Amino acid sequence: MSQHSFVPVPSEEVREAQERGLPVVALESTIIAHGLPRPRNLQVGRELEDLVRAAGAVPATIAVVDGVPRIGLDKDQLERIAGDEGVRKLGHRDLAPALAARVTGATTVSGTAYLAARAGLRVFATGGLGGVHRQWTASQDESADLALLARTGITVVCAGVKSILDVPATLQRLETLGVTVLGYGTDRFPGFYLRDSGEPVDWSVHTPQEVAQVMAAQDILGGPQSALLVGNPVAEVDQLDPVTHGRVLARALDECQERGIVGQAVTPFLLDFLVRGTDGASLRANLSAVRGNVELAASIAGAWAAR
Ligand code: PSU
Ligand code: MN
Repeated sequence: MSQHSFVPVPSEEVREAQERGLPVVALESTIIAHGLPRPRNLQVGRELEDLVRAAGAVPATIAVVDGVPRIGLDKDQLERIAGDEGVRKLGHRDLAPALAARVTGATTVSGTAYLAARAGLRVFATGGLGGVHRQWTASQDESADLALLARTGITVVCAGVKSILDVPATLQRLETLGVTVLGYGTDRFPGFYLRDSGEPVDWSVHTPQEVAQVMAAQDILGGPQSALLVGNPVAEVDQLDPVTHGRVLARALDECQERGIVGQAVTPFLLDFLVRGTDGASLRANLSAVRGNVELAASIAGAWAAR
């Protein structure tokens, strides 16, 4: 065996919180490295961590730095993830080769959820999950987020799945995979940039304590581990105008196809196209959604730690 250990390494702040049983919230890093424009992304990365602290929990931004999975980044590490053009995008399946080659990469929902669960974290906040892409019949492009969440015991606070996706197909896949979905303060499945994706949810909750009770019930039931998705809609004032959303997204999807963009590049391309095509309105909606999710996740982690 090499002396190099691949065990996820917690930051000082996270290790101490875990020892003392304090609430910790996992944050993903792909949104920082590949989901938001530079240099705003670094500022957002820091701001999200501060929001978690202000809500009484400890943030654990997760990434792989020089082949080491990190649960909580220091100042320099966050700067590298946000600023370095060469940062890879790491889904769950990319972790092993990334560790072996000692690369630096940002983790997607699937990569982050896997490492967070390995490190003993139970609550995770992101923007919008990956899912089934439109034109799935031609591309078979379904985010690895779904299958990984179907076998990982973690609570993910999200503004639904990204509205660039085929939302009804994604919800159907989540049902097939047996992933529990809750609407937070709503009986509609949130639509990422939009409050309402147009689809209903079967279960609604209204407080962080209720979410913690569902988590406890999952544990009592036992059986195979799977995630709990908490769909938290973006604030009404910040949502993208649905007509603008539809119009710009149609152009984005056309251009993606014309340019032959496939695989991991699809989601960053579409998100960036929307930012430019909406004069930054989609960015405001995205940031508002993520901020709301991070704050709610901190409250859920608090309720979970206090149970
Ligand atoms: N939420 C955002 N912005 C993002 C993402 C989520 O607000 O960029 C990222 C997440 O890391 C998610 C990934 O896992 O997009 C999905 O990428 P793909 O479709 O290639 O699986
Ligand atoms: Mn994909």
